[in-house]
Amino acid sequence: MWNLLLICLGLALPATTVENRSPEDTPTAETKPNIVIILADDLGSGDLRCMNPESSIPTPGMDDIANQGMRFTDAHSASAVCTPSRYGLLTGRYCWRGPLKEWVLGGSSPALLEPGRDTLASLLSSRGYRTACIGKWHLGLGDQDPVDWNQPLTPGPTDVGFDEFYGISASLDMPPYVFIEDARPESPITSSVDHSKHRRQGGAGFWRAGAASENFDFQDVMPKITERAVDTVMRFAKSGREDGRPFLLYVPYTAPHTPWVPSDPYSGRTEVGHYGDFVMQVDASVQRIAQAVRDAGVEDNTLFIVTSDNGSHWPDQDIERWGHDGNMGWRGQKADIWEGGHRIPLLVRWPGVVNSNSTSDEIICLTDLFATCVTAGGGHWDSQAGEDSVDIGPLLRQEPWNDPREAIIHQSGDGLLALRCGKWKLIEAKGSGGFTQPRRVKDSSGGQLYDLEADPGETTNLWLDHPGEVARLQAMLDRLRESGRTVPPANTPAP
Ligand SMILES: [Ca+2]
Repeated sequence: MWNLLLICLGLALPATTVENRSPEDTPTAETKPNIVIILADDLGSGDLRCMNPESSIPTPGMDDIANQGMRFTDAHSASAVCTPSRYGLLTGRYCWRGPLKEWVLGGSSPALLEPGRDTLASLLSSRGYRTACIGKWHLGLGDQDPVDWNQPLTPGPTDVGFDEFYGISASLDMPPYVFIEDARPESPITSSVDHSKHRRQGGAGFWRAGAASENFDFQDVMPKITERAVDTVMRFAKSGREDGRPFLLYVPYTAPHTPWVPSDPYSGRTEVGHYGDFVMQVDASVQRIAQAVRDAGVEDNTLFIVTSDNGSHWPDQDIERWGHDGNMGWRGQKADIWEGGHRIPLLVRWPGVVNSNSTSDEIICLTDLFATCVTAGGGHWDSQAGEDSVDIGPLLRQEPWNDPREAIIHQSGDGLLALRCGKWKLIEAKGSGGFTQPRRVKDSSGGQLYDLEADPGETTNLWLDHPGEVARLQAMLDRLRESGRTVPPANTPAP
């Protein structure tokens, strides 16, 4: 149904051009930070040593970022799967408020972002930022369903605020397997690949059969993203020294999502099989970009964020087999409505603003990067936008915190919603809503209610024991769903 709507997409988003800004509006690298957002794919908080000392995977790169900045212990992705989580990060709005109510787009799905909707990138671009997206887009391309790969892929990343895009359409297990430069395939899609033949670790090496460019190499994708990201940091920093413009670099990595295809330098390096090796490669890639920021001489003026789009795809049998818990004891895994689905690592380094080796236990959401980054860049947004986004700048500066939001809302892969309000978590139905069985339980005794303070593992369903809390929280969820926002418009800065 939503595909039909998207076919009707009109022209590309009109991004405010540099020429349209008045000089006094123009932030400079002197006054506004560069912003780097590294979004890993399916990286769990239990994978990082700085979050989970028991992790069996060495993560010195991300540990460094944590030691130099702040780690969040109660951060959540906007959804437990890729596409809606990315939509939330870029728009500050829960994806389920729009046409995509469950699961994710495919590699040839049309663009999901609505023309005219503010994104983190379009608003920073309008404030003079250079902007680039390098990595896995997974928000749809073009206005045809399926995508016509022989036509310019617009609308796409370069129509929603990014000056440059280099990367792949969707997940690394979704064809077509081809790199895209701005709005065109980098090379002709004249080949194809079969289903993965080497199903590693019980099938986890899977990728789908489909079209590909000649010589597409799955193991090459992470290094190519990193190489381009490093080049972009150096180039943007150099240009910024000449004209004073800061930059936004958004790097949505393809790992450690399946297929687990670590490059040779990382293969066999950990005790956690191909998954562990792939996590180690993510860590080394973060380290490489951090080093580029340092080498470019802009480290002191760069807001550097490392996070993940959902929890680890790491079921109980993998925890037992490998002696490693990618979700750190949180129940369930990627796609689930339980904490393992959407509790994510989130590290923020911002020299001179964020204290080193600091921690925040406040409940935040990946949607908050919209308001936080736009505010840091001196921008503002329309009162109708950023519906589910709070500027967490006060938390970063360790100032008094008055959360303007009553609660956050979680979403599972199959579209099940939950409300988190303080210690309480209400889930509207029984089951995981995601990859863990049973996905849904049909009975007449309601949903799930957990006290996360007393029962962080979500072992005891209190739904029938606390009818008053159930009624209060369900009414709150209904209201926040129907009102179209969880954050009052007043939270937005005055234009
Ligand atoms: Ca993901």
